[in-house]
Amino acid sequence: MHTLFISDLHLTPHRPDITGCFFQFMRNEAVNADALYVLGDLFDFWIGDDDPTDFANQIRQEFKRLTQHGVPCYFIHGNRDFLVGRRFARQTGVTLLDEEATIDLYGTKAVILHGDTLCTHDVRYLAFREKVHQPWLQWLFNRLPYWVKKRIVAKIQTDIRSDKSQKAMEIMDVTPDEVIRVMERHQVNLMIHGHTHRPAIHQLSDDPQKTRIVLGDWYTQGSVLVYSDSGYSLGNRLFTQQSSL
Ligand code: LP5
Ligand code: MN
Repeated sequence: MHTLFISDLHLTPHRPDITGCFFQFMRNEAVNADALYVLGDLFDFWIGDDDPTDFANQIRQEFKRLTQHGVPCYFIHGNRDFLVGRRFARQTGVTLLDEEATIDLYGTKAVILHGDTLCTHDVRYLAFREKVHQPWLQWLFNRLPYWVKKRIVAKIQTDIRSDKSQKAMEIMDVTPDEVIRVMERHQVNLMIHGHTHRPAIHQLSDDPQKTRIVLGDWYTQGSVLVYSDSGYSLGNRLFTQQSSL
């Protein structure tokens, strides 16, 4: 009896090693789980469910295979794939969750989220986030041809990259008070998130009863949280072979 959590894979056609590791994980490990939770940034970029590439189809296929096998899959948007939508969910069998969700893990209530909203000192990012989360803007963007969207995103990316490179590292970590606020709002002692790429298990200093588990990214190895009825472990899956698509 165990449930798996992953985030920040940043899947891209440019990194077949990560994709290969992900496929192995899905076929050998996720297939035996009670459920799989993907806490955002599965993709390096997802600019719409109309993505026609083989790469996107292979990822869709992988989730479809898993859900058809009977493993429920849940997805929370990250800051890079917030445009994963209802069509993707329909095609894969994946359930899209709200940006903060509470779940029952073998008797323990937990709040799960991507983690970007916990970084409240990153004011410029949060302003950007608010803009691109406006429903009318997304509605419009989703109606553009795929190639036009690609061009727009490439331009936005260049602007953002130079802005991010000037930020202090502390700004891009979670704000401890915000962590407490979110946990109290949901009445939980356990929080699981990703985004910061700083994998760790934190016992909160204000209240040692409270635990915050941070998933790592998949740039050099695959960070996976295994949560079972008898405990949990945050570990890494090694990249052993190139993607066998
Ligand atoms: O992901 P990571 O760790 O690299 O950085 C994040 C924050 N960056 C982002 C941007 C994403 O990388 C790119 C997302 C593109 C997705 C497609 C967009 C499609 C448009 C859809 C329109 C409906 O999320 C980074 C954080 C960091 O995490 C740590 O928390 O700091 O934030 C930034 O760097 C953002 C800048 O600070 C904001 C600069 C604004 C520049 C103006 C761009 C124009 C806006 C146009 C809006 C339509
Ligand atoms: Mn992120």
